[in-house]
Amino acid sequence: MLKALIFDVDGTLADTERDGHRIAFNLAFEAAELDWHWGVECYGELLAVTGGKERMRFYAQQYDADFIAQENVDEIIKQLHANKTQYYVELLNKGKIPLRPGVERLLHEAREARLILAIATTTTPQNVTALLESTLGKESINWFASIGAGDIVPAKKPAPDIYQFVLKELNLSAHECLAFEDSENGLLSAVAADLKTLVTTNVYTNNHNFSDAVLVMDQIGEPDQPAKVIAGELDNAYVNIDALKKIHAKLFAS
Ligand code: XBP
Ligand code: MG
Repeated sequence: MLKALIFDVDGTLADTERDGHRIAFNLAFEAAELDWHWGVECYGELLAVTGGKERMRFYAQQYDADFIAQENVDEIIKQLHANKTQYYVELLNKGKIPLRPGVERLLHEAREARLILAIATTTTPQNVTALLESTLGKESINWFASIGAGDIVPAKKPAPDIYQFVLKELNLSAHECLAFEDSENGLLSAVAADLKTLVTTNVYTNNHNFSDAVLVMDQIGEPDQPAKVIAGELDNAYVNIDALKKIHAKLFAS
């Protein structure tokens, strides 16, 4: 039986990368008087590295040998990332980033249907809280039975650890859940945790390999804004609980 829905955050709940995280990284670089600037295209390539601290280290390794050579480079990256998080949370609190189409409706429908909700993300916990509070209200953090985020697991996506962490917290087997992702690294992570996964693509991920996804769409969609199915089958114009139950039942019918 389908018992829980587990959501990725960045790119899945909201399009946070280009106009959120990227801007916040650049503000932190400017404040630290670094001559780094991540443009829209360059950031798309850097997204192959999950985790903000890991992404900055990767960039510095390629382009700033002096930065990397600093004795306390780990501490510097940590501080830079803490500042980036502050800028990002400020952007969210200004209401700059909305949820993707259909996300709010689907979360409400899932609650009404008594499905368990959870989050499995690479991003920092404060970012999850800020996104939920700024879009769904203060109480919405309590809608989620488990929130796996950031450094709570040592190995970030595409490793399965964050999904395994959440499944353990929920005390559910992967087959009782469906996951929602937007990227290849996210899909790899969920699938490695044995989760059947639906993908909603975005500008940064629409050319990724999603062959292991159950269903690939451009969005969750709304009654007046149908989802475009890219691969797989959806019996409805948009994703709702009935459609999810059908997909799940079909996957595990034997
Ligand atoms: C996306 C990520 C994160 C964000 C930045 O996570 O890889 O690193 O880009 O957030 P997901 P941080 O798609 O799993 O939600 O700077 O806090 O890492
Ligand atoms: Mg994502």
